[in-house]
Amino acid sequence: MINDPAQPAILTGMVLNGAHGIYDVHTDDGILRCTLRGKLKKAFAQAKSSKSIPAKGRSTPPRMIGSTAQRAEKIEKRDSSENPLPTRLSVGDYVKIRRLDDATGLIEEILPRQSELSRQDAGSNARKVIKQTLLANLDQVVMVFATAQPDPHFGLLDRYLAICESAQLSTLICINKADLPHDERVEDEAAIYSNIGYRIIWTSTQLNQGIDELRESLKNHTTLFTGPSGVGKSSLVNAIEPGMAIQTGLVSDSTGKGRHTTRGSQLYPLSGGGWLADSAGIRALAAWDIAPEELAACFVEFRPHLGKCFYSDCAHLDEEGCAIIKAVDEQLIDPRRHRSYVRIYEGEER
Ligand SMILES: Nc1nc2c(ncn2[C@@H]2O[C@H](COP(=O)(O)OP(=O)(O)OP(=O)(O)O)[C@@H](O)[C@H]2O)c(=O)[nH]1
Ligand SMILES: [Mg+2]
Ligand SMILES: [Zn+2]
Repeated sequence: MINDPAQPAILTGMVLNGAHGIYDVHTDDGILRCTLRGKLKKAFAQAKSSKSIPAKGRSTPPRMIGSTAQRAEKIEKRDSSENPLPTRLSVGDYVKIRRLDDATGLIEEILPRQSELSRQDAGSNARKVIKQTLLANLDQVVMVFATAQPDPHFGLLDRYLAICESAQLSTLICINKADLPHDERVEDEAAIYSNIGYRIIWTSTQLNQGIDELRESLKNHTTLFTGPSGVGKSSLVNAIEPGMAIQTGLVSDSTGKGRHTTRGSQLYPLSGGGWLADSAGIRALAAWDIAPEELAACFVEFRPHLGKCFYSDCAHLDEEGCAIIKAVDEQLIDPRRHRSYVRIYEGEER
């Protein structure tokens, strides 16, 4: 099929999954299994893996509707100085590929990344923590927790939320396994988040509860499902779009090698419009893109009190005349949320 005039040799596509240098790329003409062109491989090898793109200064992630080619065109028209080129390929990246035959292609170029969500990955060298992008070009994150098994870890949720606020991604909290008997404190803790404006969807894949509502909220978005291991992310994906995993054909990652590849995420097209990515359970999300002085604004309920502290450079930890601490004392800000803020500020893991 090479040089068939009916099929353009260069196509635009979006990376659905990848491992060991092999990527499944969605194009408007179907999915092609692709490898990276030598020149790109070299460029990636030379680029510093630790180099991160600051979330601040980026434009708000666009909600890109239309065919894959139309969305890629929109990205190409944007000012690329705003969103630098990625230094490695991730799931969700838009690429230009040369079609080799009906089923395969060569990735020639990567388009600037509009947004991303990353996690910390200790990799093989435990001393060097590297950043691993879970999904590129997303505009929404669903944070999945379970009512029980495993018990929800709200400190981790606070960290997730801060990162998403910093990256200007819209966020939704999903509390799954609503069918399981659980501590009533889970409802109380969840109320803290709905009170400050986050939407919470209670789901059960066992009882088919909340699935329609969740599916509706994904329409025309590029969404990442993230959260701890075992909370039911994959089960939710299957409930939302039954049989999807079978349709797309995962690149196997059985050897667990290949740090330059995108492990752990898989992007699926939604029949109602939009894209959904499932990711492997995560323990830590990278918060290093957030400058300390920007962290407070990533706690949405702190915002009305910012700029009112006695010291203009107040870090809101325990300073005299701090408006945030005053708001905590007046029960306008939940003390547990403030403790999470302090922990993240001080760089603690959780
Ligand atoms: N009771 C109950 N169990 C559920 C529900 N959803 C999922 N499970 C179970 O929870 C376990 C973990 O589900 P997964 O979907 O594999 O969880 P995951 O979040 O994808 O986990 P990782 O891939 O490790 O990150 C499985 O045994 C599911 O059957 C639910 O709504 N209720
Ligand atoms: Mg899973
Ligand atoms: Zn303060």
